Amino acid sequence: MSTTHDDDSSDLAANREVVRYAPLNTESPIAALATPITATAHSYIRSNFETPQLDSNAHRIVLAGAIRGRGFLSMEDLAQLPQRTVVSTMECAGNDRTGIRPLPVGEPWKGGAISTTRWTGVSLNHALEAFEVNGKSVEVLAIGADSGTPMDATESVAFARAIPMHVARSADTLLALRMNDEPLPARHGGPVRLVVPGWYGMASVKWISQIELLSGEYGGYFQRQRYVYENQDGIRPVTRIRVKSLIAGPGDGSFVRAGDVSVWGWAWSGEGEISSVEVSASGDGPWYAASLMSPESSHAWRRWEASVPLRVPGRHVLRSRARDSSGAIQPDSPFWNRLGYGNNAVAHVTVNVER
Ligand SMILES: Nc1nc2c(c(=O)[nH]1)N[C@H]1C(S)=C(S)[C@@H](COP(=O)(O)O)O[C@H]1N2
Ligand SMILES: [Mo]
Repeated sequence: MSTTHDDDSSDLAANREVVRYAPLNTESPIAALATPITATAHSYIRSNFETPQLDSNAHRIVLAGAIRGRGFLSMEDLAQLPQRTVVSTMECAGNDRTGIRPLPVGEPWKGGAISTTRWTGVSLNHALEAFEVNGKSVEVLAIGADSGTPMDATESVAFARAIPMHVARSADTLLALRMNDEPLPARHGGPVRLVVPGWYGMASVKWISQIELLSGEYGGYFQRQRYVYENQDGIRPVTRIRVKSLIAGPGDGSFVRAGDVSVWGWAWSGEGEISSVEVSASGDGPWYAASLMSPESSHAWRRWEASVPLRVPGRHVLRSRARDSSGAIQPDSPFWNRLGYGNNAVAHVTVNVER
């Protein structure tokens, strides 16, 4: 049997920023976020349950719901369809949860639940074309091969998440078979996962075992009880990635020479293109405009850099604030929601100007 290879989780945990050991959840270290594409070995891992060990030769995706025609897709079927490569930044909706007050329940992510990857696979739309999809379908549900009983559930549930039909139809929504030009590792969803560019990570279901075409809105556990913004205004599903930036250099807590300091990082949004990034070195501004480099793709984060005068020796707080083409801008503080998703508040690091 040829299973998608995976190391023992203690090896995997070595040299990683572990948030939880079982199931293994790790952050991308800030040093690994210096490159436009994140190395697979340093890409964050977010799994709700243990990694299922699937046989990549025998694995098939069951197609169910409003379709006509044959009801499964083998890995060989997928390999024979045209392959497409998409560079995409994926962020977990829980990224930066530890920055929210009062502290919400959930995995205590700092800012490393993000990575940018070259995904290769088959457009989901293309894979579905073989099946004469019923025109009344409104959502596509992807079900993972992993399952378990969450603390607040009464029975075992599989990880499953639905996306609207128009998102499923986008050519860049992939059934991904490769990650950074290598076979998709088991911990990242091998042999096959969904990749939904622009959406928080929960939509990119790993270890796809079944795809269902739904004529109504899906109401399962991971759609209605997790990955929802829940506060006094009600409950809304988490969808696209909110505009955000991070400061990659200088590093938090580092020492710099007095003078014009070069500050740089990344900015991304699932709701539009990044239109500006500004950097500030004090609580009341001024905000200096950063210059923007072209991104690897329209779904990938954009590198920015700014020169900021830091003349006074001692501690300074550097902040970055991105805006996107939809008009959205990073808020000063996170908006509170019970499960602590979507924290896109202004980024900050502390630096020490040497005397
Ligand atoms: N089957 C399955 N798919 C899943 C998950 C999961 O727990 N099970 N986690 C989701 C979440 S919350 C995120 S952020 C991404 C993380 O993908 P990665 O582990 O490859 O970084 O996978 C998504 N797909
Ligand atoms: Mo996530």
